[in-house]
Amino acid sequence: MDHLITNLEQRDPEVAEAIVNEARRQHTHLELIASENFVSEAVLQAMGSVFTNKYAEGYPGKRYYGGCEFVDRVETLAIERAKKLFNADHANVQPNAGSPANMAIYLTALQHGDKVLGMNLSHGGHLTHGHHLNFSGKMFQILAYGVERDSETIDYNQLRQIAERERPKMIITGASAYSRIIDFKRVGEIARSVGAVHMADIAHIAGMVATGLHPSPVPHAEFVTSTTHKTLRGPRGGFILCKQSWAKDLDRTVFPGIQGGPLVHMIAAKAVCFLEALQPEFKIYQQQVVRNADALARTIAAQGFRIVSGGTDNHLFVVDVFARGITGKQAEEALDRANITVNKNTIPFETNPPFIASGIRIGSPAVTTRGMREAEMEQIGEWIGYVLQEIEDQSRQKGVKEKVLQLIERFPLYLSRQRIATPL
Ligand code: DSN
Repeated sequence: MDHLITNLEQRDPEVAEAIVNEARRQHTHLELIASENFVSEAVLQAMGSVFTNKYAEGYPGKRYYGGCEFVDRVETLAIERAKKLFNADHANVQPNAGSPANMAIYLTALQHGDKVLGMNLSHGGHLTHGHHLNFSGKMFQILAYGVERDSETIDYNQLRQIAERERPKMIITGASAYSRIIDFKRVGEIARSVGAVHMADIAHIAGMVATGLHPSPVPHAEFVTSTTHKTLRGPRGGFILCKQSWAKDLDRTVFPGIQGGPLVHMIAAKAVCFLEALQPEFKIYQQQVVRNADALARTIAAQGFRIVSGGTDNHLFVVDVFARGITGKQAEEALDRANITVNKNTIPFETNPPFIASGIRIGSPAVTTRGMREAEMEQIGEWIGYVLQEIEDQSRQKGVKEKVLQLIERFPLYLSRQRIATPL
């Protein structure tokens, strides 16, 4: 990407320096945050395009501003590609992120104060599925289902019992830290039996759903929301799929209900992302993501660390580091010093405050994009175990950092070698 920053360097060296330093950080660290990925240069170019200049309130063919013929083209491409990728009736590609995408569903299908049943955040759910500090928890009466204590997999019987007893208006599936297959069909049947709308948030698993590696919720949910920047490997942003019967109401909620002018440059980048995800190579990538997460989880488990639910079926897993006497915060910080980036995460039935947490969440999408495979995962898993076994031992962290720096030399990212080596 050296050529993309040359002009910026002359105009604003301070911002250019921060960008180059961030690219260098991304290159020199092992990125294991499960929700992050590395986009293609094509996606970067679409994001940095002249579409950022354009106001385009409305939808293709029905705009409140003139000069929208090319905006219409690019938004239509994004819509059609999203529909094809997920086999959906209708797509809205305007949500700026996952949170407004979820808000759009609540404001389309619910009234203030309605009951909503979502997954407990500390069991793997998401803030926007009803946390008391989030708009979802403030506007609606939130009920939560969770995982079984023994298997740490979703307790569908509990979900059914709560749904039958409380008759919520909506049931939400989807998670941000759950490593097992979600039975969307089963929840769809429960929702129908109690007269609830089923909304599935596939932000994390969208890449696997798109390629058939995780069952799709599209046939079993009225609404499906997602982000584009996680396993789907696109720009930061959100989108919504829904049944045709909800399409008009949903579009009205997104605009003018929640957002004004859409971010057309981001919609252009979403179109590129959907095209990339429609290619056969994308399925091969997703298969490797799943294999890499499994290899990493097995290697860490083999060193005596407990993996929540015993393993993974997708791109991520959570390690219960507190079972070995260290907190998620300590583990995150120690690994950070070894150039391995993860995030602390609560575990089911958490006993520590969320900012301390008992676990770390680890994901494979970003390192898989760099081209790493099982052999590298086994190596990285051993380094993680080695650092965590003696959390105070800074020489271990330093030694692993040196090995990380050697490993990443074989997997270049964005910057040329010359640029990496030359500080501004
Ligand atoms: N912050 C995202 C994640 O890390 O999973 C979810 O919004």
